[in-house]
Amino acid sequence: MDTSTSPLKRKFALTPAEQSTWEESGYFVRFNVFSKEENDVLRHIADDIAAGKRPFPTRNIDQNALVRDGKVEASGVHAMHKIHHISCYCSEFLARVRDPRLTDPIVDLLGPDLLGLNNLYIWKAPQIGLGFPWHQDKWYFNHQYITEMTVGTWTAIDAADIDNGCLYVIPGSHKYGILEHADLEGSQQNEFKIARDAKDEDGVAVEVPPGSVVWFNNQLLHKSTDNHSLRFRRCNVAHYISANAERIPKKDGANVRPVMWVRGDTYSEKMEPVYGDVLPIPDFD
Ligand SMILES: O=C(O)CCC(=O)C(=O)O
Repeated sequence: MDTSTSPLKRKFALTPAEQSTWEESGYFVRFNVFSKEENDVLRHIADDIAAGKRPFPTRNIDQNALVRDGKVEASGVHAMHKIHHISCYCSEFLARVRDPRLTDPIVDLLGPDLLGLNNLYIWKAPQIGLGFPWHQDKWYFNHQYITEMTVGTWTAIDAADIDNGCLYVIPGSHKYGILEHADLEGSQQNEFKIARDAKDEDGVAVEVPPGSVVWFNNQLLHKSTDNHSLRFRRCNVAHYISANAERIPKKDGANVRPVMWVRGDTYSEKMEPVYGDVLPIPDFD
């Protein structure tokens, strides 16, 4: 894969219009970035993980909270909510995280030397798939890294709309710092915190066709709603950080979240996962 950072070779670099949308609103969207066939590859792998056909650390798999708590019955992918750090275990997901169609614009935002943070895949099953409360991803990352900005990419595997639980964002909210995040009530209490003072009426639905990508400043307030439709609403999320960001060691000395070399000349953090049927699973949280 070409991970060159030369501007001439960056075919998918940020356009001036996207740059100003980014500064003003904190996100921008491109349609038709990935084909159905390309996304099907990820979808099949994630479904195999859900079905237990591919080894994957169980601590990185979150069931739908309603299923987990015995409030609704579902099995297989219908019982799933999300898996974390998938690019650490699946070469196809790592290739996607490193794909220049995702990373070229990020070089314009974070510089040429990029590392990957979390890569998560979300299912959001028909009728029972749960939304995410208002939050800023940077609230989470600020506990782990000292850096001005991190960037998230959200790729639609299926069409995402109001009925099946698309993303909502508060345009411009990336400019106003990190809000306090409080405990959540209800089934997802242990999974998420909720940003205090984010108002539903300020939210804008980001409805997109499959294959679209949303790039967002990790300070942008965003949420998603429950899936009320009969359709899945799946997505693949990858977050990026500059290789120059400083890591905050954990107080108990445990591993901080894994970072993954993505592109550029900073190889000190380069970390190649080991693939195969028998996975030596690294001890990440
Ligand atoms: O895809 C969703 O429903 C929400 C994803 C999200 O908020 C996140 O990954 O931070």
